[in-house]
Amino acid sequence: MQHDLVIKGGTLATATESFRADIGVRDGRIVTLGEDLTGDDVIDATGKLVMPGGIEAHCHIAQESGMGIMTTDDYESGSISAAFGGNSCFVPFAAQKTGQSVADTLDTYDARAAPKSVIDYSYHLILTDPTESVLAELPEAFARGVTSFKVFMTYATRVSDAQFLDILTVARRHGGLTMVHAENHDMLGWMASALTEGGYTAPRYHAPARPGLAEEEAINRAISLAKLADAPLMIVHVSTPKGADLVAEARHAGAYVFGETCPQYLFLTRHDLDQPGMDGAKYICSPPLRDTATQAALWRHVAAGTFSVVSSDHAPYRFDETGKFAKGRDVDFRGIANGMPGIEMRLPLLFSEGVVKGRISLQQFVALSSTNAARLYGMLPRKGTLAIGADADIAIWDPDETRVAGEMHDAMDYNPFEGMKVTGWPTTVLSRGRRVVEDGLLRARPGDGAFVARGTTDLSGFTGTRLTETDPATNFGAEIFR
Ligand code: DUC
Ligand code: ZN
Ligand code: ZN
Repeated sequence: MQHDLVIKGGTLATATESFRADIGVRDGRIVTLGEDLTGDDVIDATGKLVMPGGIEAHCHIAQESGMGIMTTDDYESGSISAAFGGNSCFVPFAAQKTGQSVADTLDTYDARAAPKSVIDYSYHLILTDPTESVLAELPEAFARGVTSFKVFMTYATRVSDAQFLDILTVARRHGGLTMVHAENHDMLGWMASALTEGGYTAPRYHAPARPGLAEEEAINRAISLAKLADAPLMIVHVSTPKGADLVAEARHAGAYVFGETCPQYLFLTRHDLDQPGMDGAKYICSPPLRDTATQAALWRHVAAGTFSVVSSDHAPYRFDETGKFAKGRDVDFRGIANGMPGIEMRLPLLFSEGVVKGRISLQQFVALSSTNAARLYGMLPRKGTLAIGADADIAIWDPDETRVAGEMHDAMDYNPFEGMKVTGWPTTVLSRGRRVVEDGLLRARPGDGAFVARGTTDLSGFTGTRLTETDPATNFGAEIFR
């Protein structure tokens, strides 16, 4: 068979195995896995690893924060940085504003993404104002291929437990996945008041203002709500060992509960916040950075399979008046934009500290960086694997290249992981067979990326949690899930 493109001589790695093969691509899809393939165009991958392109499943791009501050990266700089970090697809958020319809929210983000993205993209829909009419619009989101929603349990944009249950129920009915930012709002508010009233206002006090206990309480509650609704739930950016334990426990009980952690909780600690003046602001993210014991425990959960995905939670705000200090420099830690960049560092860090250091296998790396996100967010087998018929979304890695992390391709003015020695970098990234990055150069144009209409979440292997009280067989016949 003639191919448009052949990737020759590399070692292929999927979430289940590694093997030597050439990949033949035609019309943007993988059509052959075999030996001695020929094509019009050839990429020599001798000595390299050939993997499914990364899928970045948690990042904030061209999105206003809860404080109304626009992220520094738009879909151009954000997607370029993602691609240089080995990603061929990403799923940022489309955030509903109070009173805004679902259709208008998605239209807004279509206009922000379509002309600019160099890689394929979709959105998770953040629901901040889930009125009856908004809930009634959610089937339209599914029809557009937006099959995952995010809710907050803190911030002004938080939902009540009852609203959370409504969203879980609608998502479940249509086969979608609800994601949650789990921290107890009142515990955070109480701590922040106690600290600021005592004069403890510097950036470092962001960490004690958001105790691990507040995350644990909220994760426990979120899982209870998901069990009651017998609905799938993704706990994003888990930052505590106990939170991870709760995810693992729920999974053992058959619940459709999934977990995500992020590089900042594996590589940084609250001591990074403890810097002179306002410098610690660079490390303000939520949940906050913890400590080295937490890092070790989270790594154990990564290795044991508690976490389905490791995402960047790239939330870029420059260290200036457009970003971190949009509310001024003379503010306490509550007035500083919340989040840090990392979309380009996620995979190199996970490969270097995970695979190279022997904490996880190469197959786990592929699962955590791409395949599991594709499975949970309705893109498998089109994306997230190297298989006949899949999009030729491919990252070719040099597993031996060592670099010291420095400036990235995002629009940011700092890299929180700067100075870290990292072994293993992507050298070539393809999206639907097109070169996006090659030999350190950008080869794609803004607008080359396309929206990915996603399908339902794959829940095979889970039993669910029909409770005595919600099961008609034991609740005197009441149908709760109509
Ligand atoms: N939650 C996120 O997921 N990202 C940035 C800040 C936050 O609170
Ligand atoms: Zn969050
Ligand atoms: Zn986030």
